[in-house]
Amino acid sequence: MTVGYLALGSNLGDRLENLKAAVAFLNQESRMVVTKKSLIYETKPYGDVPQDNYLNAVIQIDTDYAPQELLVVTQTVEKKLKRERLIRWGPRTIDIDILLLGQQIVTEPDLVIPHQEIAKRSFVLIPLKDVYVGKTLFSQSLEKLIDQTGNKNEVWISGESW
Ligand code: PH2
Ligand code: MG
Ligand code: MG
Repeated sequence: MTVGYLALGSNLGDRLENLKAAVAFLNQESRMVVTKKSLIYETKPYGDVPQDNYLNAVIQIDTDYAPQELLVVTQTVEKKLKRERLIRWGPRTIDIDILLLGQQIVTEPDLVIPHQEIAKRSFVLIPLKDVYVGKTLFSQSLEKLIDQTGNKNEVWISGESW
């Protein structure tokens, strides 16, 4: 079994229900189990597309899926939650991004692990810190990476629970 980390985000429809439904669908997969969930965070939209705030979270999984198999699983769950790819980086009912999968390094046209944008995004790093305890990422502490993003004030605990 490999320990992996997935980022979840939603800013369309019932955001909390979308996050919960994503975890439920992921847990139904035979070769994967969700072992930890971060707190749920409200976050300002990152990037150039004007859109509503997101709820973001990170989960830890145990799985023996290969990277491409895991990508198919996450995309299938996105489809089940009626995600439509209308605008790149635009609003979505659910986004599931593979952040880390053990020590594996993947550089394929449709899949890059570790996720390329992790270090820039406090909406990923701050929830990741809840579940990725005591480890460094890219040889740095998560605290330091979070400070370096310059956007940590755009992420706060939503107070909702799962
Ligand atoms: N996802 C994006 C673009 N911008 N901003 C926030 N706050 N949270 C996201 O999950 C997010 C985003 C594209 O994947
Ligand atoms: Mg994303
Ligand atoms: Mg995505």
